[in-house]
Amino acid sequence: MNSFYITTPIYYVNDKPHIGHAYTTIACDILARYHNLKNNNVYFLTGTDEHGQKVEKASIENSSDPQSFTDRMSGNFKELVSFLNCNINDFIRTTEIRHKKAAQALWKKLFDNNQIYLGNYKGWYSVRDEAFFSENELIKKDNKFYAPSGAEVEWLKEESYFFKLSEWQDKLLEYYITNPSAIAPITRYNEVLSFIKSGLKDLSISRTTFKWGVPVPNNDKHIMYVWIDALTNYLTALGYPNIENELFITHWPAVHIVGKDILRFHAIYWPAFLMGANLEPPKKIYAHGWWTNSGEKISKSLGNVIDPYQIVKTYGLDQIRYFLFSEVPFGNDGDFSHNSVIKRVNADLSNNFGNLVQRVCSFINKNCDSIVDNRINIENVEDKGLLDLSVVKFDKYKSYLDNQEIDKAIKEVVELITKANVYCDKLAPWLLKNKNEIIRMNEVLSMLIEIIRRASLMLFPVIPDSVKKIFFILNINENKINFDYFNQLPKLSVKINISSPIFPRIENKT
Ligand code: ME8
Repeated sequence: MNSFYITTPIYYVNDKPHIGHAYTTIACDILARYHNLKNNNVYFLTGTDEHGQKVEKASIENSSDPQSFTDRMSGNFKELVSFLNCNINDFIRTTEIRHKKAAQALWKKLFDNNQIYLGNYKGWYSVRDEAFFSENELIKKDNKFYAPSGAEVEWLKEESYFFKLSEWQDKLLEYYITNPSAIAPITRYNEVLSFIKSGLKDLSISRTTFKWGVPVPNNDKHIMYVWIDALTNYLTALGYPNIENELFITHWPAVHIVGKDILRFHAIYWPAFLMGANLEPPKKIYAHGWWTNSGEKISKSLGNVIDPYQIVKTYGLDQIRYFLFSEVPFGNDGDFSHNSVIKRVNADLSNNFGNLVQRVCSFINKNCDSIVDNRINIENVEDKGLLDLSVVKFDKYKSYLDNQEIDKAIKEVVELITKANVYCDKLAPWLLKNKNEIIRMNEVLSMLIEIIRRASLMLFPVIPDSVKKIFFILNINENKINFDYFNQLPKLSVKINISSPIFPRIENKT
C-alpha cells in the first residue's frame, strides 16, 4: 500500500481564520480524499503555530496570557476544519508538550551534527513578518524604514544561534536538480533554484528578546526562533524523535501544501534542517497562489477580509469548495467576487452536472416507476464512445491529481459531464419513450446513470456531501465510493430514489 502524508502550513493564531486558511485546508482535504479513494494509506495533518513575538503581542492586546489566548484562538482553527468538512488525521499545536520535545530533539541533533553555532545578529527586523531584511530590501519613508510588506522594521542586535545554511547551498542545488518534481508549479521551482544560486547566508534561529517559545536546549536564555519551531511540527505529528515508530517509517517524507509567501522557508530552510539532522527532505512542496477580493489585496486595514463562514452560509459548502478549485489554476493567484462564484457555480454545477442528474433521475422517477432496466450497450458506437471517454477522462484526472493539479482534474470531469448532456439531448430518452422504443430508452438511461456515477466518483474529493446525495438517489451504497468500483457496471435492474435538485441555481440578487 502506498502512503501519502499531506500537510497544511500551521496557522498563526494571532487572528481569526480567513479564506487563505480555508483554501489551503480544503486543497489538502481534496488531495487526501483522492488518495483515500485509491486506497492509499493517507495521513492528513493541520494545526496551529502558536509561538513568537506576534502572538505574545496579540495576547497582551487581548488582555490575556499567551496560553489562554492561544487555547482560544487555536480552537477557532480546529472548528473551521470540521466546518469545511475536512477529514484530518491530526491537529497539531506547537504549544503541546509532544511538539516542544520534538523541536528540542531536532535542535539537539543539529547541534550534535555541528550544524548550529552561537554568534551575534545585527539587522533590520520586522515583527510582523518575523524576518530580517537587508538594507537594499527596505523602503524609506519619513525617516523610517519599512519591509517590502509595508511593516515597519527596527534595528536589532542580539546574541543568536545560527544554522549553517551557507554550507547547504551546493547540496540543495544538487538535490533539486536531480529532483525537479520536488517543488511545484515549475515557476516556483525556478524561483527557488535562482534564490539558492544567488547565495545562502547562515540563518539566525534563536532570540533572547521574548519568552513565548520553545527554550533552546542547554541555554534557556534563548528561545527558538519561529521557523525551526514551526517547521518541526510536520515531524512531531509522526512521533519524532522516535523515528522507528510505524507512522514515521511509513509516512515520512511529506507532501507540503503552502502559500507562495512561505515557499522559501519550506523549500530551502526545511530540507537543509532535515538533511542536517540525517532525515529525508520533503517529497514535494506545492506552492499555491493568493486570493484577492474583487481585485484588491486582502487586508484587515482595508476591511475586505473574506470570512469563510459567511461565504459558505451564502453559497453552500460544496459550492465554495468547487469554486475555489475550479476557478483558477492551483498555483496561480485568484480573484474572489460574488459574481464569479455565482457564474461558476451556476454554469458547472447547476446547469451542467446538476441538470444532468436531475433530468435523468426525475425522468426515471416519473416515467419508469424509478426503475432502470440496466442494458448498457457497448455494441452501439455512440454509447461505447461515451463510456470509453469516461475511462480516458479518468486516466487524465488521476495523472493530474497525482501532481496536485486540482483544477485540471476537475476540468476533465466537467468535459465528460458536458458530453453526457449532449448525448442526452441527442438520444432524447423522452422521445424514445414516446416512440415506444423501450429497450433503447433503457440503454440510454443506463448509460447516463453510469456516467453520472463515474463523474460523481471523480468529483467526490471536491464536493463530498453532494456526491453522497447523488449516490443516495442512485441507490448505491456509500461504501462504493472508491476507485475500485470505477469500472464496475451497475447491477441488472436498478430502482433509484426520488431525486431533488442537488445544486439549485443561485439567483444574482444584486
Ligand atoms: O504563514 N490567499 O501562517 P499564516 C491564499 N505560521 N492564501 C493565503 C492568503 C490569501 N489571501 N493569505 C494567507 C504562516 N494565505 C506560518 C506557517 S508552516 C510551518 C508556518 C496563506 O496563518 C499563506 O500563504 O500567516 C499561508 O500558506 C497560510 O495562509 C498560513 O498563513
